[in-house]
Amino acid sequence: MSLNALIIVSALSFYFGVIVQCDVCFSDKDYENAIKYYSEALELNSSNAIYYSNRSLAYLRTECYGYALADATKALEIDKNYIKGYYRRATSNMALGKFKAALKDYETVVRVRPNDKDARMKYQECNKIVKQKAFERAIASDEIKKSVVDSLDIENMTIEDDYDGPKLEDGKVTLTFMKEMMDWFKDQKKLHRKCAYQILVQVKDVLSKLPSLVEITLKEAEKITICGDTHGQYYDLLNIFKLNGLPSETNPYLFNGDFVDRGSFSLEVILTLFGFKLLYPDNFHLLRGNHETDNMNQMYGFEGEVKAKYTAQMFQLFSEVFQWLPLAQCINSKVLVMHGGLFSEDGVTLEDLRKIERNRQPPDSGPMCDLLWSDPQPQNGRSVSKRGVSCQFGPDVTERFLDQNKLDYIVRSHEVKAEGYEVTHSGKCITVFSAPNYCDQMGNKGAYIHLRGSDLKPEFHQFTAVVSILYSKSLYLLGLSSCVVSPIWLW
Ligand SMILES: [Mn+2]
Repeated sequence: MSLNALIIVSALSFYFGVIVQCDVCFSDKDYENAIKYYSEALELNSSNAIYYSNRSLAYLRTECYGYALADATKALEIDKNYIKGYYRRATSNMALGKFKAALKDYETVVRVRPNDKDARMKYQECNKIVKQKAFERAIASDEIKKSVVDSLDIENMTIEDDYDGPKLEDGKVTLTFMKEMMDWFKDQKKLHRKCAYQILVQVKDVLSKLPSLVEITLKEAEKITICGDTHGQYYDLLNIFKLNGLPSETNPYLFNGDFVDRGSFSLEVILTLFGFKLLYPDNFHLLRGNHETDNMNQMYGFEGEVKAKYTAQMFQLFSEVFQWLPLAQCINSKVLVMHGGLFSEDGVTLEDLRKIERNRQPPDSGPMCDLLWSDPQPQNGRSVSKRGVSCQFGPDVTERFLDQNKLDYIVRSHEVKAEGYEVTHSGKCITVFSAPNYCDQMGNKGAYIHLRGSDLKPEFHQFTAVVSILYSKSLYLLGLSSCVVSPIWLW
């Protein structure tokens, strides 16, 4: 065989090897490797629309919607008649909340494939959302939005005689009430709506009095536990309390956002956390995550869960309460905690964070958006976000931010990690995630961090998932599990 032929044969076998590996990854749900192999295939042939489209699907599966959108767009640049490309671009835009753009692509798919039932369904679903949003905008501009609280008459809500669940004591959350409520939820029973409303109205009042940047001081001997995303995994939340003790004045906690969505028990998680906030307002802390927002709750399950278990009106009140969750917390002027991460521009100060008017849905850019959405990256500088919102920031960005604000390090959450936590940027950027076996399928550990006033050194504690799949089965079948509601669709 000539040398040229040899080169061609080996190149071809590598090439086909890559593609076979890609397909294996898809069938094994190993999307990270599928991305790697399609990237290799694209290095060899960068004009193949199918590879871009397939990598786009893998990005959708790993929730890198920004990258998914870029790949679908690229596939269409290469071949504007490639229908799957339109479908992928629509799915990406849908996940990013860009419904009008999604609708346009679904229209194209439906026009070319009028008999595709699935595409028609997606088109109708998207069309409904676009119309609903237009309607909401029309009413919003007509009147200043009133609070749900003003239309409630909680005093006169009656608790039926056959309800034998927990009740607030003289309208107050007590430790006894909390213990009873946690047991009640454990048995998958519903808290009376009057009690749920009482908690919500009171916690709105407490949260609205807090600054956007909460500053606390730990004394030498004091310790705080920082937890990351919990995402409606109620049984895992109970497990944290079992392992690490119930919250109390001497056992303070900070939960770093993303309490709801995805898991089937978001209501149980959030009512438990709000209850403890009312019981220990100075020793139990909550920060807002990107999932404590209307767009996310609509797509990832919480809105549906509240409507199924209670009412649309109660969801409205949740939405109002979420808007008052603080955005960041500083411990002993040295450790800054936020859900997402640092900023799209240098020069942001703690004073800027104090000044954020947070009582709103987060904007598409700026410090409030970044606090909820950004992610760290290993390389210096900043790059476009894989999620399509905010940015990714490198170790040099972290270094400059910490220097300017005289801080030691940041703690953030927002990304699932195999070990439950990850230390990056030379120890200056720590990720903590507390939803083990995320979505009943990731196989990851959960973790929480202990910080002591004496040295502020992070001490990591890992834990594994309790068996929640049995509990979530019934809801799963009802379509309430957001792993089902998730906007990632297979075509
Ligand atoms: Mn998040």
